[in-house]
Amino acid sequence: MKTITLIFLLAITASCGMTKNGKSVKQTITIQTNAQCGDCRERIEEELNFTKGVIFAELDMGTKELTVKYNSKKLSPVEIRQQIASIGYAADDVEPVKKAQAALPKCCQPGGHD
Ligand SMILES: [Cu+2]
Repeated sequence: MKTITLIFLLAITASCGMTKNGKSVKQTITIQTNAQCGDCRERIEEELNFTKGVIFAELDMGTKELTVKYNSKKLSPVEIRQQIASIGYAADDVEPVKKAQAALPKCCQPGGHD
């Protein structure tokens, strides 16, 4: 009986967080954004942290790079970049959605802090 329980537990552990080929579904990517200030940082982090499939998102204001840890079963890098663009920010080579960018406070738009 104990052996069966152990095998069962091992099976659960092995399948947890893994795809069929054994690759972890937890992936981390770094995306270059054009955040201008701390408000931008909060806006982007909040948006991503409330996105389904995101485990955590953190923006480094020094480099303006956003690090996103996500579940690759629920989300793709393309979708993450589109999400950032949809709230008005550039994400790598994805252009910000113009309307969303125009709706940001002036200081959060490109050149707003120059
Ligand atoms: Cu800002």
